Amino acid sequence: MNFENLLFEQKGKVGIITINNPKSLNALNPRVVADIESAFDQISKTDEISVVIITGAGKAFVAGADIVTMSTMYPTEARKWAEEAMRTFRKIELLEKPVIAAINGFALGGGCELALACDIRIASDNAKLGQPEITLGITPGFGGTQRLPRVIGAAKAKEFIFTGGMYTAEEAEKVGLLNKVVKPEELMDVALSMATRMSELPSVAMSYCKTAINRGIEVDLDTGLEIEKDLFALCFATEDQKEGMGAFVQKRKAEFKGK
Ligand code: CO8
Repeated sequence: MNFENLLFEQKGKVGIITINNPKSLNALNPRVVADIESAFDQISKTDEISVVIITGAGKAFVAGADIVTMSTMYPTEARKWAEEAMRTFRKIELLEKPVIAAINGFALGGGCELALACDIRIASDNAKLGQPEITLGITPGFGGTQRLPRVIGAAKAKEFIFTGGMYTAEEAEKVGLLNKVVKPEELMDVALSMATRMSELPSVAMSYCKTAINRGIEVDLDTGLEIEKDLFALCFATEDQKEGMGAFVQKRKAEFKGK
């Protein structure tokens, strides 16, 4: 895969996307977001990649939407721009494969919102996260008002969004925004090791786990349990269920095929 604003690398069945615009701290402009969308469209269609890591080049993960581009937008342009980024981030969320954000530095505004659309967030201990939009006279526009409260609760999300403050990785982990905080030099190894472990597990059941959790948190418990029941039953139509359970019974290592 070749992109103007991203680097793409594959290690085993793990795809690694690096947003590569370090001079502006990987700020998101429409071209960068279009590349991210195209990368996820391609990843959704291939069986060669079963887990994705997204990170940033240089000292930032993503320092937000590009303020220079935004500064002269009319409301209609701003709406279209928000729509494009929201569509892209939703594709990340709906991708039937785990996506890990490896947050190597600033994850602000649109950068924090990009990380929120991922399934797992691992950060280096020097990362800074926040939603500074209010300091620019705007609300978050790439899903922050919706996803942040779902992840850390309304009270903390309101604090983040109303103050526009920058939070350390340690603070972000404490409120549940991050899964893990590691030393900067260990970030990619830790992310890759988690991703590789996931890539070796049954990918159909993995996608059902993601769907069940994501759909389940949007509905009442009984509806969520129905979703789980159906997806659980569907696992019994896969070869990997037969292999996983057969290997356990025969006391051997399972060889999963992703089918
Ligand atoms: N947009 C454009 N350029 C940026 C951005 C950005 N978000 N962030 C950094 N840059 C540029 C700087 O202007 C600078 O460029 P230059 O070298 O040409 O002067 C370069 O990157 C390096 O940045 P700094 O010199 O500022 O680096 P520091 O280490 O001193 O500071 C900070 C790092 C604290 C991250 C600082 O750059 C900063 O505050 N950046 C802006 C952070 C921010 O406010 N982000 C939120 C943006 S709003 C947003 O994301 C809304 C999303 C929804 C949009 C909906 C649209 C409709």
